[in-house]
Amino acid sequence: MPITPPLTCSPDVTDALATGRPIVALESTLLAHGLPAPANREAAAELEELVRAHGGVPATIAVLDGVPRIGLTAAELDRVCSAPMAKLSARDLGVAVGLGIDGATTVAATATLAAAAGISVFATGGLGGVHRGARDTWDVSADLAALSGTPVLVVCSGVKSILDVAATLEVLETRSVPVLGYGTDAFPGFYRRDSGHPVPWRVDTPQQAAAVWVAHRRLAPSGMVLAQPVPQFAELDAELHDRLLAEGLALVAERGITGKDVTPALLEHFHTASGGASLATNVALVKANTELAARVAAALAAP
Ligand code: PSU
Ligand code: MN
Repeated sequence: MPITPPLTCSPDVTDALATGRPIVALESTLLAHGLPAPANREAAAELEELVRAHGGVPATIAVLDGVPRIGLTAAELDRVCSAPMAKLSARDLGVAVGLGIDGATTVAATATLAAAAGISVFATGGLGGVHRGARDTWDVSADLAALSGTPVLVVCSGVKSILDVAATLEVLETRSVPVLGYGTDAFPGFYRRDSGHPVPWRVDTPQQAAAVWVAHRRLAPSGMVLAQPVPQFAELDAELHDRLLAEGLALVAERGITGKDVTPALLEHFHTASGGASLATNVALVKANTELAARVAAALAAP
């Protein structure tokens, strides 16, 4: 039986759902735990503006006072970007609702709420995946499980290079989640355009992505990944990337950081140790993904 979580859509989103206008879901963990202030608040506004510029309605998703909210006001975006709040994966949604607390939603939790609200297109930076060393730690992001059972198209820049990319691609295959490269044959590696792994399928236009998504939804209950490389101008230098990654992984091990704190700690190390270079990369790729998601949503809504 499908579950229907209690949720509240903003007036804009309610109207767009009723009239069939294109909607793009945006996540809040990226804002609360992935980007530092004040860049997170600027990015939040820019992402929403990009969706609107393409004729769509943005739906940033978070849990506030225990209520899953689909589409946030400016004051609510301020809160997500400044007040410390929990990082909620899909399993944490009921806990946050039951306890009446605030929380930022990961890809897994955002996809769950977006699908429940009837939104099928979602943009983010990088999908969570299988962590390096997962053979010992069992640290595999719930994003992968959520995608296998949630009919949402996630536009991202592949998975973060902090992960075991090959293992992540294997799990996506096992879980029957199709992976499409957008204008590329190489699976993107978040900060880098090419993770060193090929992508199983390639599309070159929003219309092709939309056609594949429509067909996939008729055939399977799973989500789909549309992976777009970071724009060339914003790609992080390869040597800098490799150095930051090695340092970050050593730091996380040294400090005994585990579980859901690993990804935010690594991203923060990149941002501080690169003097903001990785931050510019991260913002540029999320913006590009949001724009592409808006174009795919528009293609889906076209008669
Ligand atoms: N993309 C970004 N920054 C982020 C994330 C994605 O550019 O911070 C977040 C997403 O919310 C994703 C999470 O679900 O990282 C993965 O966390 P974990 O590895 O703990 O599952
Ligand atoms: Mn994890």
